[in-house]
Amino acid sequence: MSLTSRRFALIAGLALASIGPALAAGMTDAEVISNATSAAPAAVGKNATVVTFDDQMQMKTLQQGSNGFTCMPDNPASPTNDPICVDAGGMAWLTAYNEKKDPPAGQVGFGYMLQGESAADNVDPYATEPPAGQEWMVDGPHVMIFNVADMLGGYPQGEHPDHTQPYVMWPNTPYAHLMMPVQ
Ligand SMILES: [Cu+2]
Repeated sequence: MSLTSRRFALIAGLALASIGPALAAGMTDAEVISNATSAAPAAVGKNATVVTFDDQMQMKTLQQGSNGFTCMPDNPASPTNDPICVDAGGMAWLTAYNEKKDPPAGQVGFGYMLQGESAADNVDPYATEPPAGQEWMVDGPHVMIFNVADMLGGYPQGEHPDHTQPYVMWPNTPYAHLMMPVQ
């Protein structure tokens, strides 16, 4: 994920950016749902809860799901289309990120970003722009495992990892997670 830091921030009523209001501008609820659920395989997106954020940063549910997944639409503050769908563990991790708290112990999370994503930085989970002189990190379609920060030693942890193979986003932070390209 980058998940992009901005989206998360927003979620918290803070900043993974301003996903919400800008995104919804000019889009119908059906279009937002379609964008959000495109992050996951169709069979998952169809039965997922879809949420977005209003201009007060309050979470708004556009579709009530039944399979434990929650999808969020593109973060308009990042340069690429990056909707995301996460399971309950992924949502717990995302909420902790937003609130700048430690993720809950012992709860692994999973997420899909099948449209890819862009992240500002692989070092600072809360960066909203790339460091001076650097570009946004752009990932293709991928899945993610969250809340396994202390079990990722075997995967690349660098500042500029190879994005074509599994790597750790935001290494050495509580929000380290495994990014796994699927294309
Ligand atoms: Cu991702």
